[in-house]
Amino acid sequence: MRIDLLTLFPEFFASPLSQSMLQRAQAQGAVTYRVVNLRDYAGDRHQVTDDRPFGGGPGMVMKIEPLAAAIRAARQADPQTRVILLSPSGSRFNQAKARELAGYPHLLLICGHYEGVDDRIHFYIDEELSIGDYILTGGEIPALMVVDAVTRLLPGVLGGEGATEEESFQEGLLEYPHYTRPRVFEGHEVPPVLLEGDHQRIARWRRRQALARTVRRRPDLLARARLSQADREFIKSLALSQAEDR
Ligand code: 9D3
Repeated sequence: MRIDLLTLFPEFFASPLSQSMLQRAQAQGAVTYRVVNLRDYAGDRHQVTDDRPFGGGPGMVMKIEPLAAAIRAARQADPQTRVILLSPSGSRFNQAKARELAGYPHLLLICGHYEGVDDRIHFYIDEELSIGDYILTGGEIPALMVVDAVTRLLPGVLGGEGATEEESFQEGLLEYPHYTRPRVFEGHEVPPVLLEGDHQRIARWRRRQALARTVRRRPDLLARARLSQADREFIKSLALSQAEDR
């Protein structure tokens, strides 16, 4: 896969893309990252990429011409390019979207800045993604999050860990808690069940921990989780014991 990043701050990506897993993925040939400076597509001498908003108001707006020129160049080089704008107004990026994007041969991730992008960008992009409901200074960190989430799903990355394993894992619940040595740290003990060697009891304990954590922290996940009858009964017993707590 190839991932192009279009940005006004190309230096932003130098270090993250040369670290750990992303670097290894690139060295293995699973992915090629290319950072493109939007300023290179600003035709005028002063290479202006933003301007004041029509209709007035605070801040600056990213101009359409450099964006359209950069997108056109990418599509001309490869008509199969999937063009994605990172923007606070996009639909929410999630694991299902990461899996979908991992199936494209070529992504172009566009990082916005200033108060926003001239809205006519919508005639040139395929989709618009947000990473969540908080305001950042630009689309660079969101683009890196997409890069990271997509790259780890590519065949051969991380020793063959793929999307299939991913999907079945814990069936949409939060993970159970993990522990390693020492058995006691500053008075905090590892749960004894993990030291007793009864693998059936351990599996049941872990499942119940995952269920209890999900109920308390991310109840929104339960609607889509794959739950057995035993799981449902355990959750019901949790609800009852929580009611008794009050
Ligand atoms: C004043 C209105 N703002 C929208 C809420 C304008 C605005 C703020 C911040 C426009 C762009 C930005 C920079 N953020 C992104 O480009 C961005 C983003 C984000 O801020 N939150 C979550 N996901 C994303 S993806 C790109």
